[in-house]
Amino acid sequence: MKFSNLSEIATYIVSDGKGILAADESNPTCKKRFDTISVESNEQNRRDYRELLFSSNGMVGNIGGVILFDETIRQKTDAGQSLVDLILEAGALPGIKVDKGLAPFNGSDIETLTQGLDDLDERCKEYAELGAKFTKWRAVINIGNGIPTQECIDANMEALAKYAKIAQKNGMVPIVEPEVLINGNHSIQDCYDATLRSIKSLFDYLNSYDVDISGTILKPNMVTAGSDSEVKSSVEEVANMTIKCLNDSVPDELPGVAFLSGGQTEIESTEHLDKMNKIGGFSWKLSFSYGRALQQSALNAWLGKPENKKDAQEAFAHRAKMNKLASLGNWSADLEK
Ligand code: 5MM
Repeated sequence: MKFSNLSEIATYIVSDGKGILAADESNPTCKKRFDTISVESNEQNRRDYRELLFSSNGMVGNIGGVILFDETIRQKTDAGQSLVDLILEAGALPGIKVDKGLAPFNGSDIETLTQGLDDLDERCKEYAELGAKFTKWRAVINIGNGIPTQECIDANMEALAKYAKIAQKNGMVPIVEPEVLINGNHSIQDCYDATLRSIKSLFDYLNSYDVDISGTILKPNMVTAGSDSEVKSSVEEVANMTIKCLNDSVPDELPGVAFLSGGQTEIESTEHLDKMNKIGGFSWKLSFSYGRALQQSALNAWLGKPENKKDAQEAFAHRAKMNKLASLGNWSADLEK
């Protein structure tokens, strides 16, 4: 695959209903996921699991990009092929998570600022040489009593803009991920307000750092009530409020919005995405960049056993296909049977 500019790369990743597989779990997060299936999180098991996903036939035509962790971009299959080449062979582009995780913001117990800018330019150079075509940086915004503060939002969004500029300078598309966490008992309106403030601030900073928006992908949360809220939102409500929030904050020249799943179930993530695409009324592709919502069934089918590989690959292929259909607004519940 040959691309002559960043906009072509970004456009390819979300073309024809394709979305992104977020397989960039840091080792501590991977351990959390593997603990749920009683599998040891060591380098070999992490490689086996990711090789299983990337060699599933569910990749082809459904997945336009895979976000990798530093360890994974350097790994090879049992047969000696690099995982980067395996991903390319499936018609997807390899990408890399470049943030270095969270640190307390201004001494807060809850608010955080994402780290990793110091040596980012050198790391990006190496990742580009290793074949990465895009990068990802995740900022985390919490909703609670008196938070998010505007100071925390702005500090995180400015860091995202600085990161995006460096990624583009090194020839890679930045995925900018301002995740408003689902944790808490807040209302859907609280989530709407925090998400709108975050994305507005983000695009203000992207513009002031002169980031090429046509060569950028936004990875936001959907607008939902908190996971502990007693009031459950309907699918229509989530879809309508998310579209309104994006229409009020995202410029038309952005090629794609690829949602995170953020703790929603596999089916919820698919159904919400499908509903938004059925409603329409926006200029960007609305697609997915799911971690848990693409992997949960596959992980449960695998259980760390080689004899379960085929079932796990089929489980992943099914979710990848369902989410492609949702990105085109062509999903329906009976396809899940
Ligand atoms: C796959 O998990 C990603 C990395 O998380 P850590 O740095 O905490 O290990 C994460 O950024 C992920 O890409 C997004 O949150 C989307 O994943 P979900 O599971 O929310 O769809």
